[in-house]
Amino acid sequence: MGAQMNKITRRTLIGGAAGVAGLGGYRLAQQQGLIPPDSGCLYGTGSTLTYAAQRLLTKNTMAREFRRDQISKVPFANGTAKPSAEYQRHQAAGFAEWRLTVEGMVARPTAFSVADIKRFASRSQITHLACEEGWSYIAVWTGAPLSNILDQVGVDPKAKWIVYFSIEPDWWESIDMDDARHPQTLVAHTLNGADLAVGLGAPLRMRVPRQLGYKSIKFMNRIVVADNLKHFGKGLGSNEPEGGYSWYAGI
Ligand SMILES: Nc1nc2c(c(=O)[nH]1)N[C@H]1C(S)=C(S)[C@@H](COP(=O)(O)O)O[C@H]1N2
Ligand SMILES: [Mo]
Repeated sequence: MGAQMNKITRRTLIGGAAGVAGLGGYRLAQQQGLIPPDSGCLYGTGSTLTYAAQRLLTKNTMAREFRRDQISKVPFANGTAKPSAEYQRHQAAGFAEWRLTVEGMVARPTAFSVADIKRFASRSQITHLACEEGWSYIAVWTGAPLSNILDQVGVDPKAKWIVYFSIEPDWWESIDMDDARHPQTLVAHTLNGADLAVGLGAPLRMRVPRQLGYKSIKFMNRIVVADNLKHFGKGLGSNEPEGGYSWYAGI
């Protein structure tokens, strides 16, 4: 999608958000089943209106994709915490023993190896990763569309959320089914044509280009399909709302 189209989408969105707010948006959002898990937090009402407006107006829009000459020279790797001993063992073994388990409300719970994920038909896209702290980069991401993985394990039609975890403690996130099924949401294994570097989330990471960087969980090893987020962490959909950031980080 070109820049022009993006602008139009954004303008429609702002108008739409104002409209939703003006119409007693919270009630409308409730009627549509569009209440985010952190709606009870400090910024919960604003977060609900943003989420509901985006879902009603931009459900199927695509994150902007860039040209090859716009790719950043150096992808910025955030979070340089020293990897755990367990992670270092995986790294030393070339991630041959790494498993991404997909469980919860699925017909066929599965533990995928990195090779299994690479066997799915892949999608490549040049997108922008933006951190809430202000920096960003553009890179080519390649991976298996999450949607295809979900089809393979067979998702219960009553499921509403995808919750995903890192081997790093305290890093987990969740997205709704619209984002999970969106064609640009990938289980990424490759960046700029090479296996994901350790600092960038090796061997597998979630890539959600329609939302801020914190939704793109690195070192991902578990996905749970659920109909309720209450039982995960403090029930707010991720750790971010505890620190004052919104669960929904649409851009
Ligand atoms: N496991 C894990 N995932 C993570 C993080 C992290 O520290 N650990 N940081 C998040 C944040 S806040 C951002 S902005 C992006 C940064 O991605 P990058 O390292 O590719 O720049 O990863 C997200 N995923
Ligand atoms: Mo971030």
